[in-house]
Amino acid sequence: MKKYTSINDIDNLQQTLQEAITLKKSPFQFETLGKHKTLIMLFFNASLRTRLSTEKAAKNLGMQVMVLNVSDAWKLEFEDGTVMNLDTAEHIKDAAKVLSQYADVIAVRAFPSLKDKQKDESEYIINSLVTHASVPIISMESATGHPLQGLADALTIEEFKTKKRPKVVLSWAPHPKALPQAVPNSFAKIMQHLDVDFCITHPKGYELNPEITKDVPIVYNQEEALKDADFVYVKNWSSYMDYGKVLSQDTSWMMTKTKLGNAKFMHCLPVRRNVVVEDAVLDSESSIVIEQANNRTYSAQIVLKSILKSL
Ligand code: SN0
Repeated sequence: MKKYTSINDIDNLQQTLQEAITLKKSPFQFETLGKHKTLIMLFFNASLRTRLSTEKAAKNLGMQVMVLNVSDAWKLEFEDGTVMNLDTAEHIKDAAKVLSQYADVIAVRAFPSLKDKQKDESEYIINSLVTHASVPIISMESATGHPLQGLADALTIEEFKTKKRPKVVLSWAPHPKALPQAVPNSFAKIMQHLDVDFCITHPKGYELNPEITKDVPIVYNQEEALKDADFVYVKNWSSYMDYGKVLSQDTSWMMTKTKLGNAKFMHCLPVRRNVVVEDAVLDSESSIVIEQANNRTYSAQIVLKSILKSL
């Protein structure tokens, strides 16, 4: 693997998932593969799971890890040809080349603005790094995707499924803030590569990018969508069509124990308790969010392993 910025960078998902399951059983199996190799993690935004699970994954492979919160560095310029006489002090072209002197792999987290759709969709932050760095780039959530999360989600479903073709529902939930579409995008993408009966439910106006959801059924009635579900993935996202807007705060979309029925509950975390999902779900045996978070380590490790092998 030469980079991991999208679910599309996975060649063979089934094989990758089986390798991740094996790796989980013996996480130090490749502990010398990353010897004398350095991962630099760049954060433009907050992180808990991503930062720690990616660092743990790298260390399991024997890598060294350096973290830079971009807010502590020089303010970066991304436009080409700008006269940099205002507040940006360093161009991404120079920063990316310098980082490549210190790192063998660079991972980056850069959320969307949720204001300028075209700019967000251009993925200018992660793509500038792909263009100007001379080492592989990993997305730790960019404007339009969170592929490490998607891989961990697929791994969790693979581990917990009790039938060959489980029913998986992605259900929108209310939230006080406007959140990115990155997590649902990557989840919707990866579900289309798994043998699952997948549908999405959300209020009208919350349709995700149709180029991503393709032929996935959209069911506007949540109760109908949840019928006979085996896995319910709950997530808020802001509107894609009315870009970045919060169109609904309808509390009736919150996930409850009654609505969940016998399904397993999934969420990428962090989660707003009793807004997105009630305590009774998160604190029950039906919730697999902690196992999902644990799988973040193995999804990162399988990606890093594959990238290290290509160096
Ligand atoms: C991010 C998101 O993309 O939805 C990261 C999820 C892994 N989530 C948030 O920003 C939640 C922030 C909040 O205030 O609840």
